[in-house]
Amino acid sequence: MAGPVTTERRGKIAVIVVDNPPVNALSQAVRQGLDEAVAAAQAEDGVQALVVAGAGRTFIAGADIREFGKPPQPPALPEVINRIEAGAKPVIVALHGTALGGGLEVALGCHYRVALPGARVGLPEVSLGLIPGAGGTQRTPRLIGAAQAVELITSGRHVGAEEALALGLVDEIAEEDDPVAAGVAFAETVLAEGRPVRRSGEAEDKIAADRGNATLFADARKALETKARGLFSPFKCVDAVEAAVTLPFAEGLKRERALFLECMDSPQRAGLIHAFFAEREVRKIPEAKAEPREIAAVGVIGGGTMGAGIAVALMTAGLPVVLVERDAESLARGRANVEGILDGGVKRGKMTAEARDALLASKLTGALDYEALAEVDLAIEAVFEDMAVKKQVFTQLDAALKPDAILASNTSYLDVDEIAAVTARPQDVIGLHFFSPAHVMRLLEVVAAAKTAPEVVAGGFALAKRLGKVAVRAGVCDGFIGNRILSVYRRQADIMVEDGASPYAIDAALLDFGFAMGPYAVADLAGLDIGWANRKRLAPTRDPKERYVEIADRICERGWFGQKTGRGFYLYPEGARRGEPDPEVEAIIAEARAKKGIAPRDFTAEEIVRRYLAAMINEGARVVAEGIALRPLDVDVTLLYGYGFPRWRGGPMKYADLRGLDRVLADVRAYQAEDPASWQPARLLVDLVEGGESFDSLNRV
Ligand code: 3H9
Repeated sequence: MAGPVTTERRGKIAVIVVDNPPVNALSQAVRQGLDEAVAAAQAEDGVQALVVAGAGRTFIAGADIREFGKPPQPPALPEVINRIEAGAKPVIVALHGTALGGGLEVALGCHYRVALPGARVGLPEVSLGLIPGAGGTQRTPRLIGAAQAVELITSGRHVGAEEALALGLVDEIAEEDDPVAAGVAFAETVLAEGRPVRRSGEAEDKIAADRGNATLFADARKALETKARGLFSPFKCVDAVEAAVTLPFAEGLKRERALFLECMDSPQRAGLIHAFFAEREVRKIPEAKAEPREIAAVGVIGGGTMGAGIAVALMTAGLPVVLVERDAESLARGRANVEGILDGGVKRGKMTAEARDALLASKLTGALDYEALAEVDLAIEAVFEDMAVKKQVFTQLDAALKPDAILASNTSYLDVDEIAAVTARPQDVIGLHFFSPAHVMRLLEVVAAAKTAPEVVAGGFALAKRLGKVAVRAGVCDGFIGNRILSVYRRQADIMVEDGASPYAIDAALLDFGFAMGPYAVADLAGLDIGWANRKRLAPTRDPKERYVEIADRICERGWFGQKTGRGFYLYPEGARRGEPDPEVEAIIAEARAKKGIAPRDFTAEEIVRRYLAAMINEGARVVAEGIALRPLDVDVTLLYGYGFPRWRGGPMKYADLRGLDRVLADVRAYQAEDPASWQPARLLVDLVEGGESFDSLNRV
């Protein structure tokens, strides 16, 4: 059987093609095949130049990430690339699709680079917790200068062909639309003009100019302290590029290797690579083979903050939207909300005023009547979170929508089965839970109710893809995956406050752990009235034995709903976005403790994080065991994209695996001993610990 690398002679040129679908990753077989093919062509009489290209949709997208964490198999990529570079006959590489990470490093080891017009290149290792480890940190600054190299490598961004040419990463943009043809044409020019072998590792002028530039690296590290807070590998990227400037090439390569291996060993690498695969695996759902219902026009019911955000997300993805409100005044407000969001985009330079006007004119229609929805393929209800109101809306949608249209609710807690039951077509009803602000947040929980048809679930996933969002499949329960888990760990935070921790100390501890914001700052941003309404809804069914913390209710009773009212848990003087601690809130807390006879105690930052995380993980295990989430990785993706969980920790379930499930269970049991009403170890957690298994073992089923 032919290996993944083949060679074909075209006269004086040997064409070496890498064919390892789907993305030509540099697996062991590819490294070996490439190494042998290049050596053979260099040695073959009659061959005067070599062309390297990728088959299929892309050049090489990098090292094979699936091999990471396993024992390394020779040949090592850096050595393969060094041997390509050392060759005596010119090697021309032709780039199409994406040349990323190790893929771009292979290209940098070749002597000439030609790119197809749509090609993108980059060194995205940093987003996997790594540095480029096959010469990328040494060859890139030699071609484009250290400052540009630091920017490219620490951001991990992809660069289009034009920019790559301007930077000096590629030599030419091809006119051909086939990589082999482009490579051969370039090679013929090289031979005809007698161009010499030109090795990136020997290029001197760019880094010579950077030597003695004392501030470049110090400035880069300083900028990263805010941009890359808590991260490990961006700083190692800077160290490696600095080595390119200060050390001879061979020594620089050794330094790069050592730094790469340090990153490889870091838990951040494990967390980030888990996140990379999790966000791809999460698309694998039981309904994946169903033909998604087509969605070409959408109705949105309700023009409040949520409805308007959803409308903007749809419109900017090219979908026409009919916005339905109950009266002219509400409709005008809804339209103003949509315009307000788009205006924000214009102010931030994300779109021009003309583009905004064109979008509003071509994609938004307002209506007061459900009849206007007769032609839509999907209607998304985003009205007040109240079951009676939702049922009324769905009865009307059922009457107005064409057969096979999808009826979706944006509810964040309510029972989608109960909503579906008021229609004559429960198979068409689904939950599409967007997160606020809906035009920004990337998570979409696709809630499959008991009778939802597979094509409707698949339709929800296809819609998410179109909107550039990450869809997670959730089952029906109060709060689905995310809000159900949230309500449990938020409750533990409130209990810690009542027992003696300040909300400010809790926020600080979680910020330090890596969350984008602490839970009290988030609550202030979202509006405290939302949680208040939800608590009132649940009050009649609340277990009287359950410990209920009233502090947030006391704050809401004063009309302090967070940022929008200028105060909540924090004070926001004169519209400040970042809050200040509020002594009056501290007094409310002290009063609440006194009322229950609680003597406040100290909490360390470590204890705060452990309790908060233990609550999150324990409930996550329940959500998986009940089938609300398909796998632990679905919980991870939900928390990463909807709740600001630090990506480099991989998500709560991955974090639990890395910490050790036995230790998490020991924490839960210790808290249970103190407060048995609030803590009960999840059966799944106990079973996994007893079986010596990890959450990850359930991701691979
Ligand atoms: C590196 O290179 C280290 C070196 O510096 C040093 C070494 C010594 N490996 O994303 P998609 C799979 S680090 C293995 O859905 P798209 C992916 O899981 C690497 N598998 O497609 C999926 O599998 P499945 C630096 C990989 O068109 C399938 O391919 N490189 C890899 O939306 C399709 O992927 C990167 O970080 C891989 N490297 O996007 C690039 N890449 O079908 C990472 C993908 O089973 N990759 N798969 O679900 C990407 O950014 C995107 O995949 C890409 C295509 C833009 C290429």
